[in-house]
Amino acid sequence: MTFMKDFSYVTQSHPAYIESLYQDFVKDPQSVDADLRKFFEGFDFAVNAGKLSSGTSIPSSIAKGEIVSSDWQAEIKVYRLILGYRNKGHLIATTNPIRTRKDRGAHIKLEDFELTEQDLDRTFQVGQLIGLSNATLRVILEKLNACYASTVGVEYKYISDPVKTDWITQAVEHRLYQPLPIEQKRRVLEKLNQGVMFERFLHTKYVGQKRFSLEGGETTIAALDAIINAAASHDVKEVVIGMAHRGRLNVLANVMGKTYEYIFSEFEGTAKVDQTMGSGDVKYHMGYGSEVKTTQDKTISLKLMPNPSHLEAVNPVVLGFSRAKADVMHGSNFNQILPILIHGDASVAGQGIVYEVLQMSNLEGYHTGGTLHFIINNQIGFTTDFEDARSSDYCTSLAAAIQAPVFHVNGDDPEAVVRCVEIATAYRQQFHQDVFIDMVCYRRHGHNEGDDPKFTQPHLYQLIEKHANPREIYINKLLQQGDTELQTLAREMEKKFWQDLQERLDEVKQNPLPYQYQPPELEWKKLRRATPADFLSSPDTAVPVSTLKEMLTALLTWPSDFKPLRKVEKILQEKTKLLEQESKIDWATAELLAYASLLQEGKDVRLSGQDVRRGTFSHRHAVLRDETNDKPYSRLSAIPGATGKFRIYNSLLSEYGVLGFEYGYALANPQALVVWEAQFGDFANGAQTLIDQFIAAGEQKWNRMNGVTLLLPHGYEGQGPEHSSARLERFLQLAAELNIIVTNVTTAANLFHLLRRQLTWPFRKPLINFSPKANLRHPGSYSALQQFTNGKFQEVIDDELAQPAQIKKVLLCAGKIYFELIEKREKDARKDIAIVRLEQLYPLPMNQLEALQQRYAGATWFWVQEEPQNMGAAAYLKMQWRGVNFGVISRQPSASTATGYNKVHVKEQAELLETAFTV
Ligand SMILES: Cc1ncc(C[n+]2csc(CCOP(=O)(O)OP(=O)(O)O)c2C)c(N)n1
Repeated sequence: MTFMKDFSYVTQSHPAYIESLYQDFVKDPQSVDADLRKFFEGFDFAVNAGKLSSGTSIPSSIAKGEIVSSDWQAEIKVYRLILGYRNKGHLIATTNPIRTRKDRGAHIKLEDFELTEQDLDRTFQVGQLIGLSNATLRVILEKLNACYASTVGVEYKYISDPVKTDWITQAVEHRLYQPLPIEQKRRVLEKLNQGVMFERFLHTKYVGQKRFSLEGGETTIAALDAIINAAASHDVKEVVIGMAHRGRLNVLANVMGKTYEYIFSEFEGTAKVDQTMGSGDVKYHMGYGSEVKTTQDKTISLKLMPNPSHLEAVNPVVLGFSRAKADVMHGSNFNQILPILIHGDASVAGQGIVYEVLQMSNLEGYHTGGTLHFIINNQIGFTTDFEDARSSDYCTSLAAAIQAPVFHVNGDDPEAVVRCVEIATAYRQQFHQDVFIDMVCYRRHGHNEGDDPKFTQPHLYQLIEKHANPREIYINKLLQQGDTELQTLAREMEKKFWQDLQERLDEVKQNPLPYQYQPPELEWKKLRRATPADFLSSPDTAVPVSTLKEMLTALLTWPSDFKPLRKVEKILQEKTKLLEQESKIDWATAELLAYASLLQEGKDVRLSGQDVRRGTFSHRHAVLRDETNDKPYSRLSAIPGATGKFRIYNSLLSEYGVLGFEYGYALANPQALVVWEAQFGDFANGAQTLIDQFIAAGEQKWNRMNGVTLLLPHGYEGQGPEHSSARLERFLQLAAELNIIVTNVTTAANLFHLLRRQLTWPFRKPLINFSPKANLRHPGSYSALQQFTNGKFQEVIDDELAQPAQIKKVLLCAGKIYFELIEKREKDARKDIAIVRLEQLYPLPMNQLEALQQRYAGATWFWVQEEPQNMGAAAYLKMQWRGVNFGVISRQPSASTATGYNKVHVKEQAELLETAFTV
């Protein structure tokens, strides 16, 4: 690979082209690229200062149509060389501690720039671009190599904002290669000692136990420590970390301050097993929170998110959590809270969720002020070599999609790693954008400690076996530096290492760090875990009439200077008419009323998903647009007495990332109703990892409650296999031990109470509500005003019209089919059939169902569902409602959720109803 081919347009240009750019520059300096501008400014300066012969002045040569002078041309060549290093120096940096790079052989040759050995001792003005005036080419090259091609390679030239690129250029050319002060060297060594010692201890004491050691990548500990210290000096108060298995125990001990004693007792299996708080998880998945003192004596709060084995799945959760904390504790000041995502090289390259969260990073609803991504790049994923793990050059190549800079750094050079993370942290604080550190290291053992890596990478592991750990390498480097202070430091720390290790082996007692609960954590502490008794009936969630009317007025009017579209105005007027003439409230208004009432109680509401502001089915209209100037108006912005904040965001086209973000948001703040709405319910399966691993199991595994609410449009309307079913059966299969709430409500008032119940309960539970589509406007879903001012959520809605003595058959159903059954009963004038709605499917309201069985004693029961027999609630009910003999009326078992032909749908639906009334 030659270097030249990748250079920017300027470096490939003929001098005459540069001249024309210079002309542009003379006319308007802003019209040319920032680097070029600097070069021309330097050139003008040199000419004016008489350092170049006046004959080299471009304007005059151009004016005369002469060929440019050789001075000028040589300056341009060196300028091109500088740009070459800035652009592509990372390709030749020595970032790999174990083996040569795969593009080995790439190097910068003078002749590629039409320079020769003889030029090495010539002085060039253009050196001032990198802070060297009047320097020889030799000196310029030395500095370029130190900055751009040493143990660090910086990728940043795809960033289009010149302020940012200039900032990075300055940082790299003035800070990156500076040695650390002695105090910081001491700190680095201490952290390396701790990192190495921890692994050695576990390796000696717990032979063969899985710990996913950090060995080969121990510099991670020094890096995280430096990030935390740098962040605190930039005013960060809290750091939220998401990471997988690799090195997690080491991070818990040496960064988070979890006591060795506790970690070891987990290893020995003597840690208290608190089964009342869930069934637990393996030690390298558990979360942790602590407060640590930084080197500047500042207190900083650290959180490590619990995570499932599913790599990278925790990313959006970390970000949602950070955003909620910023919103609720730091006045949405993202400077005070820093999310860090630690990735493996194989997972960051392979998992699509990484792309989703990067795309979220600059969006209003999901911005967290920039994430610091740290990759423990040990060059292997389980047994997979990087050649098989990615098509891109780097595992971090995705960073370019959002113009995030990447610092590739050799993990055996801890000082360089520390410098990189410091610069990266400062960049994040300055520009509030994502930044990547790709620390190239190795993995001393197999994927886990029981694996033999030589099965798959024999040659690499021959090299690794002989390779000293980063601590020893650093000690040797300090010893070699000849500086007596450094040598003393190295010897001191070496001695300390062995002493500490011995102490740890003898005695593992440590004092846990003191911890002060934060306000949202105190809110969580006020809550309790749910018990089965909590689900016998719902709490009271009604609101006073006066409050309801006040909210309705606010929701159905708008400021006098706002001009809604005529069509929207008409919709809202119809709602007012419904209210005034029939004292009824429709579905969409009920939903907004629930939010408004929570805002009045001082609680926040956050709603996100695709097109949620208007609503996929044009029903919500939470945010209106002014017909004349497009200005938005949130209908929840003027609720009288509201102290909570309403936030509603149309999301990017993502389910996994967005649902993860909302789960994380709800995890941080129990006093916010956090709602995610799917465009159509079946798209939730794109977020299945989040649903299985976090929503369904999070409370059990990690003892973390969560009240996230999912609205999944569902119902058979003849729209085909992809838009009919939100896969009720999947959620019901996940339901156990009171882990989630699954509902399919049919009335506006029940929706109102359901949403309010989420925050009224003294505990939190994820809610999955199967919501209507066409039926959003069904008059049968309207509710009378007094249903909002009295009562509570109804798990089961009995048939008001049924006369129990006459009833021979009870049709139990949920959701949309109810309206069709009612219609048919009316048409057929049947008095012997009762139609009962099961509005909450899980937890199954057994007490209420039993009461109804007694009410309709002697009647035959049927469960009626639109879904095929192998889907919907049929199988679940058969299992749960044992001892009750009931029949199932459904579509035939089917591989696909629904037919693609409307005609077939209509026929099936008619048959379903017919069967319900004839069997
Ligand atoms: C989503 C997902 N797929 C597969 C796995 C199984 N798995 C566990 S670790 C691993 C390799 C990870 O490699 P890398 O990200 O480079 O991290 P390392 O273990 O090398 O530190 C794989 C494939 C998983 N945990 N999660």
